[in-house]
Amino acid sequence: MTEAPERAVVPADDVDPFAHAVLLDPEPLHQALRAAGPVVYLSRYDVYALARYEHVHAALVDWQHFESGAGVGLADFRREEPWRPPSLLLEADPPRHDAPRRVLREILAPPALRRLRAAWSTGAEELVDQVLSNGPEFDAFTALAEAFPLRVFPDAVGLGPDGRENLLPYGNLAFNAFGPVNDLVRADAHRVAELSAWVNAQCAREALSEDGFGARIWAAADRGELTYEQAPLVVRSLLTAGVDTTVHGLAAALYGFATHPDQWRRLRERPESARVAFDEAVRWQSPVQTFFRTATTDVTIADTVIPAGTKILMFLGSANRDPARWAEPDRFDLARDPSGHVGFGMGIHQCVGQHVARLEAETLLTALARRVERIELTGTPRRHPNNTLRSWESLPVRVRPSGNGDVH
Ligand code: 4MI
Repeated sequence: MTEAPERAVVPADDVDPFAHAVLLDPEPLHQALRAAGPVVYLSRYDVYALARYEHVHAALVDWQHFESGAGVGLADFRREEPWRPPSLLLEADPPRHDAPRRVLREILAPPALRRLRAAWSTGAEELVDQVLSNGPEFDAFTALAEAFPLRVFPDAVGLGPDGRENLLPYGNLAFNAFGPVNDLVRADAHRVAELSAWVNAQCAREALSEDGFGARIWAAADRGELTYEQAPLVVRSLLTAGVDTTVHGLAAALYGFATHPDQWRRLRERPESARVAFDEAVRWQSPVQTFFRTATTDVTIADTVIPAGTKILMFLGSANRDPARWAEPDRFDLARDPSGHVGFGMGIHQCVGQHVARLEAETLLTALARRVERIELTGTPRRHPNNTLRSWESLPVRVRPSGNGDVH
């Protein structure tokens, strides 16, 4: 904390929340920010940080004062050219936000997903069987957390078979782009044009199958619920937000179980807790660590005036482990009620794909729980630094199969 007379109530810090060391191990910074005060000025980027649950939650639900239309990354779209046309959902405010949101909410709502459950359960069982047939040791990140979403989600969207290997690199790049232009952004700069071109081409009506989420977005345009200019951008949101997030969310759950054998036992005893387990993993690891808002007017938070137009960095991962909100927040605990976590956001932008993510998690974890008695780490898990995502590179495990494919 430094002395800053004009900002007496705002502790200032020149820490870089996007430095590799922080991205790989963010909890010490979170703790320091929560302790420093309700609002911390980050001088390095000229932004204000919120790290306590109360204030992150309050900012998320107050879209009138904390807008998304200026971008939810560090870049201020009012002053800088965005790296791609802004998302109609994530980077928009009412009223422009509302029609795309309504369309996607219908398409991704639980009733619309019912027809996917059987196929995804089968896909999960086949994948787990295939992985186990190669022996009890494997990388749970690549073999399960990456492989399963890639096996079911692109088909559900209606993507063609070619180029699917571009999805994860595109996501990695898009989530880096919410941060500063640092080494992580520069490392992939040479791929932006190529990956964007591929993704944009997949958003065209002709590129999509006739029965997927993508086709349903275009059908909404036929009904006049969207314009034909909007439809491909809404498809793009699915492709940007729908893969890496679930990959790292599943990895969080697998990591949780590999390090908490008692919780794995509990899941096996009560497979119906798979969905809660996934939400607890999302709370505990917060795959999406941070997003920005922009103050629409001078806003006062706990006696600190944040000037209109200023970017505000919300630490979702910190809010999700704020001891003022959660008992023993650092524990991965299936007995807790994780509802109210802000890992999917909160308010009008709250993850519209969360039911898709939960269905993926439920089918994969259930298939695994039926076949595996124990899961443990065989080496140090490796994180992959990303400016926004708490992401993984490797999760080496050994499992003890439960023999007949039965829990009991
Ligand atoms: C919360 S992650 C995310 C959500 C939406 C989009 C990208 C990322 C988008 O492009 O609309």
